[in-house]
Amino acid sequence: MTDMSAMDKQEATPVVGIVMGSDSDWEVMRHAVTVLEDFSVPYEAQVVSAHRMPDEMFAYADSASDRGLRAIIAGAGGAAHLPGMLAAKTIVPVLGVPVPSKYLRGVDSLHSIVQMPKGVPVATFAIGEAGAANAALFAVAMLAGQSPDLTSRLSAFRQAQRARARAMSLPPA
Ligand code: RP5
Repeated sequence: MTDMSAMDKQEATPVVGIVMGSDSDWEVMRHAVTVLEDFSVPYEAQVVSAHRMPDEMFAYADSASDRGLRAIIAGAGGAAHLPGMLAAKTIVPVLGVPVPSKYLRGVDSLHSIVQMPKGVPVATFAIGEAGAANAALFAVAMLAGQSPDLTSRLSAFRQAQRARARAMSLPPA
């Protein structure tokens, strides 16, 4: 079993890839980065645009499994084909994050990602930062099956969240 928290973040081989169609997606996708850092999960993050750099996108997907990636979190906005195209080229699970778009506010991104035809799944999350954070939490849950340390950290995270909700009183302070 892999104890990911014990790995040196700088040197550990990434097990989660975070990709996005543009640096303009960073403000949303950085919430996935924050979660993985909080759980000490080795990750890599980079821009991989499906329509601006399709050759690199294919190479990324082709090499993902051999490089040790166990999940790919892919965020894109508009006609958001990045998650689906990655999923078409790798059996590494792809977690899609719809990034809010200028005119349609990310509903276009959501529909583009979630409506995959049967046979090539993309696990699709909420539009925006909640989706980015939840995709990372989902990746942590996937990895926790092989890591007792991650399992206990994830349980502690849920417990802390529950405690905060139970401590809430109305009206809010
Ligand atoms: C998509 O187009 C990106 O994922 C981004 O959400 C959107 C706009 O990209 P920029 O024009 O801001 O680079 O490919």
